[in-house]
Amino acid sequence: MDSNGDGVMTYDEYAAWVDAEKFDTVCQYALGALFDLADADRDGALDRTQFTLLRQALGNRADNADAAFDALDDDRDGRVGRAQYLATIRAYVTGEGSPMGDALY
Ligand SMILES: [Ca+2]
Ligand SMILES: [Ca+2]
Repeated sequence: MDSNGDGVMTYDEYAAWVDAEKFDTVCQYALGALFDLADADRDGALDRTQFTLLRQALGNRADNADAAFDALDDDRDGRVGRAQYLATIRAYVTGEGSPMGDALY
């Protein structure tokens, strides 16, 4: 995934690499494991604080974490569930359309 070997996977490298099959066989497990790490209270959902930690772990910009959280939390209960998180990213990376848009990354 780190195609230029600099030890950092940029989003451009990731986007060039990932497709639906790779997401299903690799990415969902990596993202799910990080999700579980961020989900410190193990209730299967991230609140805004936990979500911001997850984004920092992924190397995403911190300054749009709020926008990304708001886009994911479409029922506005202040929580983003594991399955919803993974399904939304899958839709985004496979080009199936996603409300996340650029806010996710
Ligand atoms: Ca939680
Ligand atoms: Ca929610």
